[in-house]
Amino acid sequence: MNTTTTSEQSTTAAIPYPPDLYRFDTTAKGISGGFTAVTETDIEYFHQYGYLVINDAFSDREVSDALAGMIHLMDGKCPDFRAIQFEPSLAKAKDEMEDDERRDAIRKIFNYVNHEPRLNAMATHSGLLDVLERIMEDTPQLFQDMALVKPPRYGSEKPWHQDCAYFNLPEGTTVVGVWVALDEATAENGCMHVIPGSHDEGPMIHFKRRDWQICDTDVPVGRDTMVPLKPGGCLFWHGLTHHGSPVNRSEQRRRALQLHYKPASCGEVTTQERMAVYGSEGKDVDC
Ligand SMILES: O=C(O)CCC(=O)C(=O)O
Repeated sequence: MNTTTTSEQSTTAAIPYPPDLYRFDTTAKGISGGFTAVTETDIEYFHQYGYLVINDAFSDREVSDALAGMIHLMDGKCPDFRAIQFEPSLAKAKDEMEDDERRDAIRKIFNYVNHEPRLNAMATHSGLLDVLERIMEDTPQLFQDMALVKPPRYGSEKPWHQDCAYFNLPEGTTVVGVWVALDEATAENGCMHVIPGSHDEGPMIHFKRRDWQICDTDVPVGRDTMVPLKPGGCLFWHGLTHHGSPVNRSEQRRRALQLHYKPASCGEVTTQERMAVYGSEGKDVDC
């Protein structure tokens, strides 16, 4: 599991971004009926547009169990678990905070599946794995698990990016991200946004700006499609699909899981090989 780079994976300061970088006028349409309702047309939709939404993938019980598991880890009840990152502006005060306030200062937890069976149950859900296998035509292998929880008022932006820019995986690998809403994700609290079809337009050069990201001016924001989800709703997206999420300045929590899968048979490349594709060094480009 050493395919990740240090990026998202690193700290993001709450830096302002252009007001028109995210658009809110187009909403993704999802399918209903759970994982078993996914048809071959839906799988083709994923391949054509680079994403697929299931409105009701997980049950209320699965969601409440996952939330309980997440809170267990956030509250430090699993002694071996330390993979917690705080919102940059709140990190200093975290030791003086009470339970709820401290949870709402967390930006992200990661590498949790081996520490929390209730979260592992989401990542290994047979319905989820079945859809992934149909998309990949190979056995899906989880290689990254995180939860960007984007707390009320302080939740940072995750700038537009392609996940493949973070992973040392061969070009052409069908990497699939899975985003599971545990709270309702809305336009106001920083739901995901995708650019339909962008996975077919090739790798983009990434720059270290507010994060490891596509240059703001290189994102075709006219095609921005937002993906609001009810708890238990799930978004699948291709590793080359441009996606990002704006800040959460609302009073609402936006807790969610992000799981990344690769086909079991795929190999690895070096960081140097990845950066030759996604990095700007030695290329006549600026941002
Ligand atoms: O949860 C978010 O706001 C962004 C997640 C994301 O971009 C990712 O998992 O690659």
